[in-house]
Amino acid sequence: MLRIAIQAKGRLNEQSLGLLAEAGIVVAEGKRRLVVRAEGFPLEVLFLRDDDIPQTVAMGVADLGIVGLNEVEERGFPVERLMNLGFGSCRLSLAVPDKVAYTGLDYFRGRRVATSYPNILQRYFSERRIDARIHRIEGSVEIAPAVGISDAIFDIVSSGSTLISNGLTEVEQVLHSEAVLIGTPDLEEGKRREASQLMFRFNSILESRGMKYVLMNLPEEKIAEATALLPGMRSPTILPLAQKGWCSMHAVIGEKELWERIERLKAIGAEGILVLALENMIR
Ligand code: PRT
Ligand code: ZN
Repeated sequence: MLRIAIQAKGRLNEQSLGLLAEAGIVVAEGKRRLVVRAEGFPLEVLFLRDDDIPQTVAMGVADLGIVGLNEVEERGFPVERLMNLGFGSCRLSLAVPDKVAYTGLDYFRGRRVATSYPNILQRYFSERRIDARIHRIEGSVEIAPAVGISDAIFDIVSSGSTLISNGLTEVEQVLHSEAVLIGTPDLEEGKRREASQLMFRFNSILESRGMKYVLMNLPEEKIAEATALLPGMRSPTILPLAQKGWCSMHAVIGEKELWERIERLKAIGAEGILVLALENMIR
């Protein structure tokens, strides 16, 4: 049976379980042990520290894993990166004390940089021929400059408020990260098939995020104009109304462009516009 490793607790745990739940896979809470048999799909869920997920997947102890791209890149184990999952986004950045007049990467030559991600940082500096002194520390990296351990830090940033409250300025964004689905290379045929079924579910969930289902009544002579405003999956659906000369038009619109499109549809005569949540989009 397919086995997936997810974070036992921490920032990615809830959304990993949430994604599984949206895919119809329920993992019994409460009796949370190391391994739990899920319902709704032939799947075992292995709860681990995020640091251990890449290796566990590389070794084939778990066939799949949900973990931050930052961990995958740092650990460097041979795993297949299957898909981005659209949550847990953050970036790995270099930051220096506010008082530094930063002019570019040359600042780091010979300087001490504290980080929990020495491998990613070493690669970044090597590619740019910067010989900095990388100090590996676990946890509370942001206090290193203030206590005199380092001249700069390389750490995860999301809102940026941790940097601000520690008197640090983000100067280089090195890696953009989010939760990713990783897989053991060379999964056997049966498991590969199960994994692609799971990915099919994940994909349709991700595709439907931020999409709305829109219905409206429209004078028939405006169909061409309205169609040009509506992307839809292939093209909008048009159904006749009992009232002659009118039709009902259905389409899928991205949340970002929703209001702008609705204004324009109203302007050409659309009425009774309904906007509905979209649960899944299967192409
Ligand atoms: O116990 P375990 O080892 O499993 O968990 P952990 O403590 O190592 O990781 P956890 O749960 O903190 O984070 C898991 C993953 O979430 C990370 O590997 C990232 O991929 C992702 N992620 C997303 C983040 C953040 N956003 C984040 N903001 N991980 C950490 N942070 C921390 C960061 O270290 C810094 O201290 O939040 C602070 C910065 O946040 P802002 O918002 O102030 O900029
Ligand atoms: Zn960790």
